[in-house]
Amino acid sequence: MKKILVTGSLGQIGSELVTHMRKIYGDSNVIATDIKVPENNEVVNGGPFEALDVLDANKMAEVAKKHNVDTIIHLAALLSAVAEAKPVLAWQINMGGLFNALEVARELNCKFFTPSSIGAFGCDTPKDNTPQDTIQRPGTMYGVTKVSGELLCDYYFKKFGVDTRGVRFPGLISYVAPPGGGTTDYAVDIYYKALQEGKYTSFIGEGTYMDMMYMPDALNAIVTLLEADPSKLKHRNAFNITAMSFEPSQIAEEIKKHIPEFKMSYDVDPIRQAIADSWPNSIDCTAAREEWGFNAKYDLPSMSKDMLDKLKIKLQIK
Ligand code: AKB
Repeated sequence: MKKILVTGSLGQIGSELVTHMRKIYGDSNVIATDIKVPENNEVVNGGPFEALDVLDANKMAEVAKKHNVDTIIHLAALLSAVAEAKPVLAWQINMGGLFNALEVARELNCKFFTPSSIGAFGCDTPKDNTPQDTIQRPGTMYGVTKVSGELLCDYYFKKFGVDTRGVRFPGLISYVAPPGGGTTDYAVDIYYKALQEGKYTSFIGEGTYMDMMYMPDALNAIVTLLEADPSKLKHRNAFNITAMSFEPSQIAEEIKKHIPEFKMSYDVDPIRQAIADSWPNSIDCTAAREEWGFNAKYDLPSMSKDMLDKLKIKLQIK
């Protein structure tokens, strides 16, 4: 990978991935793009940046050619809760953007990464230790776009030889950029509210297990998979990966170890709860471990400590 184009660079993953990859591959070799162009932003100012709407296929091809890219990381997408509220827009952005990005990858012979999600599973999928290859009949528009995206990426690999690779991300937790519109967002919000207000009202009910991962492990997974020897990859789109599985009261208990007065209550949002109920409790990531050495460093205690330490600095809380 010599020149990497990233779409959706100012989203939750992109905000950290661009900086992470610029450190590894050089500032000038990671071309960040996003529909928004904020001022005073590390991603915008720290290397090449282009304004790009992923639905503009011509502009995407033009930007990729201008920078002579050999790798595309396509992150621009709507998350599950927003996609459920705006299903037509979700189909247009999640599928239209992916199709445009795959077409550029095909034309320029680029390596390609796009994330899938635990949202690609549905109520018929085995809930515990969900296998890599299993039933995928999601009941949400987000899930429909994620399964379709996995299939489309496989198609571009088989039909056109595009080197497509992907993971099914669990909920991602980070202190840098907020997720915005996901079902797993409670597991980010809770740390902010614990520090700012000493209490949190969860929109996901007690006992609802979902897979999660701390952002440093997610960034590492993207780079490791993109660097993996293709001859070892039996799967491509997309690998199950996870670092931990917990339910809301367990994260609350972990936070209490650092903030003993922390109080948790529940006001369940039926829409996001229904989405969470259709997702696995925990997924099996053996294929990712075996085929490209996936390994997560952070568990719930180590992630919670780091999140609270970093957020205290960010929020200037003593
Ligand atoms: C969401 O909640 O929509 C995402 C995801 C698990 O894909 N965080």
